[in-house]
Amino acid sequence: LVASMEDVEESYIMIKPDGVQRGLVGEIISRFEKKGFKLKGLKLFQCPKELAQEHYKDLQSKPFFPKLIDYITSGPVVCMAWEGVGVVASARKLIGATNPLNAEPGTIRGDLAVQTGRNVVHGSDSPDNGKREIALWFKEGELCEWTPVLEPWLK
Ligand code: 3AN
Repeated sequence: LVASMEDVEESYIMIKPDGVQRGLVGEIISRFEKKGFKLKGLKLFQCPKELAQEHYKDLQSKPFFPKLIDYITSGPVVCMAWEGVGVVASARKLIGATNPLNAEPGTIRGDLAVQTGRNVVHGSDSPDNGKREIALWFKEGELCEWTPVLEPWLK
C-alpha cells in the first residue's frame, strides 16, 4: 500500500552540543538517512539563549529549565528538518527514551548516551510541533524542496 501525501510529516531533529562535541554528527544523521527520510534542511548553529527558551517554553516551570538552556547554548548544535511518512513518531523511536538509561539498545540514546541532561539529540513530539520548530529554527531560503531521483545514479 502506497502512503498518501497526507501522511507526509516534518520533524525538527537537533543534534545537541554534546553530540557535536563527541563527534557523533555523521552517525546520527546516517540513522535518519538509512531509515528512508528526506533531509530538507541542515545547519551547524550556535543557538542564542532567547531561541532556546522559546523552543523549550513548555518546560519553563521545570526545575531543570535554566540548566537545559545552558546546555543547549553551550556550543553549536546541528539543526535538521526531516520529511517523510510518519517521520515524527518514527524519529522518536529511532531516538529512544528521554532518559538514555531507559532507551532501548539500537536507539540513538540507547546506544550513545547515559544521562537525561546529555541525551545528544532532540526530536519533535507531534506533527504540529514539527512545523512550529522548523519555522522557529530555520529562516526562509534555508529549506530545500527536492525530489529524490535515484535512476540516473543507478545507470
Ligand atoms: P524529549 O527530548 O525526549 O522529548 P522532553 O521534551 O521531556 O524530552 O525534555 C526535553 C529535554 O529536557 C530533554 N531532551 C532533556 O535534555 C531535558 N530534560 C528532560 N527531563 C529532564 C530532567 N528530569 N532533568 C534534566 N533534564 C531534563
